[in-house]
Order: sequence, then structure tokens, then C-alpha cells
Amino acid sequence: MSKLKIALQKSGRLSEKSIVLLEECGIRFPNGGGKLITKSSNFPIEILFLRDDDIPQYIEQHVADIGIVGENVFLESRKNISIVEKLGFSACRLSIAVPKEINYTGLSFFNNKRIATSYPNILSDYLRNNNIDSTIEVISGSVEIAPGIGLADGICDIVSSGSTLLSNGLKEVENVLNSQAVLVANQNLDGDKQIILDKLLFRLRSVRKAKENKYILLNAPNDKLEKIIQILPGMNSPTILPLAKEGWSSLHSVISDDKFWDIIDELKEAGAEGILVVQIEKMIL
Ligand code: PRT
Ligand code: ZN
Repeated sequence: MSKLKIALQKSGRLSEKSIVLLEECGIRFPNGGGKLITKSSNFPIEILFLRDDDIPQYIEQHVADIGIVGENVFLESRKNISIVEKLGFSACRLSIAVPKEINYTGLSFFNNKRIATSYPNILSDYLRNNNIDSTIEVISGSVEIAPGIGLADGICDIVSSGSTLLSNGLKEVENVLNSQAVLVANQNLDGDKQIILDKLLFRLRSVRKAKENKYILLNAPNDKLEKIIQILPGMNSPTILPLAKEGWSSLHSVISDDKFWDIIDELKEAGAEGILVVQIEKMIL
């Protein structure tokens, strides 16, 4: 049977999380020793470790079948490949920034001005869509120093905490793109490879779903159960088990993690006791 080839970033911000994600999907493979290619011992997949910028091209050329990159790298590459799943990690944004002392009043500031970036394709689309005519200075790294050395009037770069901009005397003025890690794939996978990708996607979604939900257990007097069930959102059929204590039951259900904190006080007021919230490892739907 053929193997699906996945390209991961060799070393950088996406590397560790990409590897952990595959491990959480139960895919075992030797990692380390600086190997550029490795095979899983329990899943029909081969892993290639590459620079993130090369991944879209390799996928388009069938050197790899799928890969994990930032949405920013995918869009900048303009390769004929598709996003098959957003992965929810390494969130960041591509923003335009100017020296903080500039009295910035809007994008038209950039007409006939220079913007330094490593993302010329995304930036030129953005400027064209907004009818702005600027010169794009393409540089591959340390973009944030460009205004200070007189190379450009502003920059367009990835921001996450904002501290790099701050420490270089810049302020963020426009948000061009919100990005996160994505799983990308060649658009013409053969049947066998598509089956393996579907299996992988099923596992990825189960892991993701599990992270977004918690298993909740609580005890309550039987006459309070109905009220408690109404408080728990989206619950279709909770499990209710009698406790040894006369007239009391234990209620078990799955609840979205972010909703839990909104309703905890209501649950207690309604008579819930001994509330336990437990992490779910996998959630198969
Ligand atoms: O060597 P290789 O080419 O593989 O890696 P790389 O150096 O090109 O990429 P890497 O590892 O830095 O980032 C990989 C991906 O992580 C990016 O394509 C983004 O999708 C995502 N990501 C998330 C980030 C950041 N956060 C981030 N903060 N990529 C870069 N940065 C840089 C940014 O360029 C700027 O210099 O961090 C600085 C800003 O960070 P803050 O926190 O100071 O705002
Ligand atoms: Zn890169």
C-alpha cells in the first residue's frame, strides 16, 4: 500500500506543535537525529522535514502530498494546493506598521510610499484591492528595522504579541490577514492516498473536538436534576446514575470547555455538588 507523504517544518515555530499533533493522533515515528525523512511504524505515512517556505511548492510538485504551514505562507506561495483543515495553533496576524510618531490617518498614507515586507504577493493584492499605489521593498528578514534605516516608510510583517513592533518604535495600523497553522494538500491525490488523508483528518478532528470539550460529573438531589439539565447547554441526553445516598444521583455529560465557566455558579445555585470536570483524550463523533 502506498504511503502518504507529509511535510513538516524542520525547525521553527510550527515544528514542535506539528509533531505533537501527529503524536496525539496516535502516529508513532522516530524523531530526532536531524533526519530529513522518517516513516511511521504504525500508520502509512512518511514525514519530510523542510523549510516552511518550500512546503507549498513541494506539495504542488508531488514531492510531498500534504503539509503543515502557516496560512500566511500558503497564501504568499500562490501554489495550486488546497487548505484541507485549519489546525487552530500558531495564530498570528499579518499587519502593516509605521513609526509610532507618524500621524497615521488611513491607508491612503501609503500612496507613493514604500513598504518593506517578506510577503509581497499578499501585500500587493491587499493594496490593489484598496486602490493604494505603493512601492513594495522585498526583504527576507528583520523587516522591522526597515523604517529606522531609511529603507521604507512602513512595514508589513507577522505580529503575535506585538513586542517586536514596540521595541522597534513601530505601531500596528492595518490588519492584512489573520493566520493560523493549516493542513494543506495536493489537489490530485490518488485514491489510496486520499483514504489515508481521510483517516488522518478523522483522527485530527477527534483530537480537536476532545480539546474543545470537557467531561462533567456532578451530584445532585433528584428533585433538582431537571433544573440542572436545563442549565447545561447543548446537552441531549445526560447519563444519570443513582448514588448510594438515598434520593441523590450522579449526572455525567460532555460540555463545551468555554461554556463551563459561564454556568458554574448557576449549577451550584441549582444544587449541584461535587462537580468534577475531566479532560477528554479523544472524542469520536
Ligand atoms: O526556517 P523556516 O523558513 O522554516 O521558518 P521561518 O523562520 O520562516 O518561520 P517561523 O518558524 O518563524 O514561523 C513559522 C510560522 O509561524 C509563520 O509562517 C507564522 O504562520 C507563524 N507565526 C506565529 C509566526 C509568529 N507567530 C511570529 N511571531 N511567525 C513569525 N513571527 C515573528 C514575526 O516575523 C516577527 O519577527 O515574530 C516576530 C513578531 O512576534 P511578536 O510576538 O514580537 O509580535
Ligand atoms: Zn520560512
